[in-house]
Amino acid sequence: METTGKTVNIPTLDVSSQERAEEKLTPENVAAAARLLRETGLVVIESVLPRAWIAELNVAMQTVLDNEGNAQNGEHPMLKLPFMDARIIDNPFSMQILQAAMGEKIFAYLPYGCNTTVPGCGTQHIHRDSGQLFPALPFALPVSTIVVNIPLVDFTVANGATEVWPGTHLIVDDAAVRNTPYHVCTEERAATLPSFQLEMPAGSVVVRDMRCWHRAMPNRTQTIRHMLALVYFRRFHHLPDAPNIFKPQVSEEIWANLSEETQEMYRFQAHIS
Ligand SMILES: O=C(O)CCC(=O)C(=O)O
Repeated sequence: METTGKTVNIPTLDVSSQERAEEKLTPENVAAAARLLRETGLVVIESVLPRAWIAELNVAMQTVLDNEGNAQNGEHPMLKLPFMDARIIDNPFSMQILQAAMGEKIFAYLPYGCNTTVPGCGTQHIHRDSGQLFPALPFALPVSTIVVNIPLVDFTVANGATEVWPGTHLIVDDAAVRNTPYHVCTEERAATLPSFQLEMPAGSVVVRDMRCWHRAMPNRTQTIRHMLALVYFRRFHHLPDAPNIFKPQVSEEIWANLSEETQEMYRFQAHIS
């Protein structure tokens, strides 16, 4: 079998058959997963979802992408089954880890995304999906944005398994790097740090701190490689739909006389319009 020749281990959580059957991690394993995520920036649980079902999902995903330009009667195809299955959007294993890392107040949006590499594609630039929460501080704060990835085929070096630089979520960029789109990291800098390609079976679950450097790699097979990507945020503040917070109604007379800037500032406040 082809290997990368690197010796960096993929941070993988060992999950017992009882935990798998009950879809519940032991408290020790939740802590171990949270620790791997905190210290390396990611944790993988292999083969969480049934292979046959994932294979069906892979076909459904390709159908969605093949029909992307076509009218869908206003309905997004990924807001339907099988994509809205709770095993994906509320995966019990990833949820336990997300909550251990970011607390109970988390939110996400739909539809979620899909990362695809097609045969013959090139190497993606090395990047982060999120910067540091307070980018000017000289240290990294705990995680507040996490992506859950679910590969729909076996991920191998040959089909372009994602390359990840463990530990890089803790790197604080200087201002010059911070101001580039996606905090692009140079090849030279990345080459000084260990990385691995995320080889794993279809239906595994990856919980990754979005600050980790990573990139899609060339797909040298004849088969398209899909990976679902669900983004979760820690909630820090009241949301616009928080009960009662933004409810008191400002009259039209008062609202209309506020400057554009003031209206923008109070845009979630109920007002008569
Ligand atoms: O497709 C991949 O392997 C990774 C892509 C990705 O995570 C990204 O573009 O942010």
